[in-house]
Amino acid sequence: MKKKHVLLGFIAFVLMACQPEPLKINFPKTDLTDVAIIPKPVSVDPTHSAFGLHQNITVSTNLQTDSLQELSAYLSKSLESLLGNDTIQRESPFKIHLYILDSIAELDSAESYQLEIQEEGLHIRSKTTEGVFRGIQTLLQLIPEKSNDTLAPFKIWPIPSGMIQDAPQYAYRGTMLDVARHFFTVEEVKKHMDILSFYKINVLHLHLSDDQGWRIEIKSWPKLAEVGGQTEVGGTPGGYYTQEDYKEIVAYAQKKFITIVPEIDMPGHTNAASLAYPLLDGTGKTIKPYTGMRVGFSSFNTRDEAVYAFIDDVVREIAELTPGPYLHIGGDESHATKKVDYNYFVERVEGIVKSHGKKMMGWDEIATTNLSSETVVQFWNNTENALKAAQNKNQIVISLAKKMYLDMKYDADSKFGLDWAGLIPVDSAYTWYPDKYVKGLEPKNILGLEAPLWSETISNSAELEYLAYPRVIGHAELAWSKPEHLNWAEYRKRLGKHTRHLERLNVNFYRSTLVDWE
Ligand code: TNX
Repeated sequence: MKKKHVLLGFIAFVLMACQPEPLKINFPKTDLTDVAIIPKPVSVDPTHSAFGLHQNITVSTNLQTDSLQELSAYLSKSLESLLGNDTIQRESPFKIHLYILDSIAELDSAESYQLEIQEEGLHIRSKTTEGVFRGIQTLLQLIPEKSNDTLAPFKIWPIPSGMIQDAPQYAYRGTMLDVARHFFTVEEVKKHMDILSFYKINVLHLHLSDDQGWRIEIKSWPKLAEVGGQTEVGGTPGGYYTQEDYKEIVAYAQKKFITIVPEIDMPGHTNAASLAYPLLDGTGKTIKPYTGMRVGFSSFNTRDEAVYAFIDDVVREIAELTPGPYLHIGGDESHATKKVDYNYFVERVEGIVKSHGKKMMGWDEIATTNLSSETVVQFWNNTENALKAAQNKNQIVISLAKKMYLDMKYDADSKFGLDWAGLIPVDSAYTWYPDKYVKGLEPKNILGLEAPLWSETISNSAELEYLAYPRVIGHAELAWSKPEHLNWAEYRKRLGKHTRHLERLNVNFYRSTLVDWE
């Protein structure tokens, strides 16, 4: 009897001894607040240890929903491309957990997330997959560039431990790309979204038509793209998105939690449309292709019912392809349209957009008409218009030209860009408070920010990136972070530490001398 006990005890001991020891790593002291996160989170509380990120790490989720599984696969793939693959498949001692939860008080908005980093595990929690995606972007910024090969029998990328609580200041954090003055391919637009989403930008507004080109296939009016799509500024061949191309952009945007806002600019900026269908212009004059850079010379015939039938078709087709809530009708610089006609036009088109289930957006000039309070006004130039919109209870997207126009030159030596709204160096794009900029506008009037990139002087990814980055990264922070956290001296240091991220994403950013690029 006794002998049997001893034997059993011995077997138990041997079994226990054969179990691998739980891996204990002695991390050097860390400080989570030292990591350069852009946009700056609401709070970062360090606990001075680390999580041992390594190759082939397991990502687990608390729900089996397709969307969360997809995010988990996306994170695994991102980690694999950052860290490389381990040839030895090992059982992971530490895990990353993604959770969708209802019950955490701090997670108030859809995009709020918590990122908790402990030695035993790294946890991202949010109410929505969107929030988890934003948290993943933060996590990707925390990963050190080089592994530490001395802490464990395998490579470790230690992530400083602690708690990050985060939520956006504004729900709408956008940028616009003008694909009309110069055409940009689907691949170029996708690459732009890869970079934008890394900085938590969640809206891409596509300026799809202008005097120089019409860029989206409309099946009921095929000549818009076939004829109107051929030209661009400078006389080089233009191009257009087929509906399949556009769907591909929209689907890619959804994966990056970006809302596409399509814009068909009217009643001005319509030479390309009228070139395809002269009835739209209605003056009887011969329309010629336009490849210059002037604005304000074209108009639809606002008193012809055929024009509204046309707009109904265009809006219907685009609305069907667009899951996002907004459809932008331009409305800017309609200098060739009489004011009464302009008012009549905007009000009619607002009804058409609504009838197809979308919220209308337009440049600030539309605030001079009798708008429904659901329409969103994009304030680019005229403060009076912005105040009028606020009075009318319209939500406002701030795109202030002298601070946010990405097509303005950085300085007199800039290789690309215009300068009508002034030069915008990297610090000037960042050092202002959107909620205080216009006296009389209150935070509750502001839906968010959007930095437009007009493309008269640029025609490919390298040129686009030169003008957009790094300025739009600063705008992303203005839109996401708490106003009390905005500080140029501190931001420029963080931005300098993002060289490695920008190089990894293959961004042709402008190396402004105002920033010490590491
Ligand atoms: C103004 S901003 C425009 C565009 C030009 C841009 C050039 C706005 C609503 N209209 O048509 O491309 O300036 O910076």
